[in-house]
Amino acid sequence: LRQRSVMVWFTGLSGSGKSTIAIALERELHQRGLLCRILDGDNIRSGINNNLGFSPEDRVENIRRIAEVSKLFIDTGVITIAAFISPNNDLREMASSIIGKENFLEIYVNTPIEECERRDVKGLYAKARRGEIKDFTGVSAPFEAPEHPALSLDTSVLSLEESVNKLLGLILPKVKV
Ligand code: GGZ
Repeated sequence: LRQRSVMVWFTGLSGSGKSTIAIALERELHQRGLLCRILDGDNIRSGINNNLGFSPEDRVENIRRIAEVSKLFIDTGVITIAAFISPNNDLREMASSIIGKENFLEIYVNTPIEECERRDVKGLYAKARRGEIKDFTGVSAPFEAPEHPALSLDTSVLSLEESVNKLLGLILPKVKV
């Protein structure tokens, strides 16, 4: 394989832009002939983790399994991109120690909650405000900002292209052999 692998771990609120950036990043990596895999709610919470909800205990198990699966990809040389809220420092530290700190790039999509809530693509913030979803991150469950992310991306300020270019600047030097 003509590449080294790295873990690109996005963290941020629902609606912050994690998946959108992940998909755009994947396209750029593929165009450069680099093998990568996105893990997100669409392929993890609907499959391997379809027995998990959003209690603190279930979030731990969600992130633990995601980290273990990521490790398998990383060990195969695949650049692995995870887009999960992963709202606590403890959760992200667990992921980083399972995967290996040397491979772990923590990317904080720090779009302000006001903007995430304004977008409310799936109407989840409105439901959470009405009390129809319990333990909703940012409304009725906590989000702890990472203390030393490799990169912060505020999608209310940066264009998608700008975010992806910053990521490529960080990732390409690490994966080129
Ligand atoms: C947070 C929730 C919740 C609750 C459903 N809290 O915008 P989305 O819809 O697609 O992204 C959110 C996704 C979060 O799942 P994660 O696996 O990333 O969370 S964690 O890392 O904390 O385990 C949202 C939807 O699931 N969703 N209920 N209560 N987000």
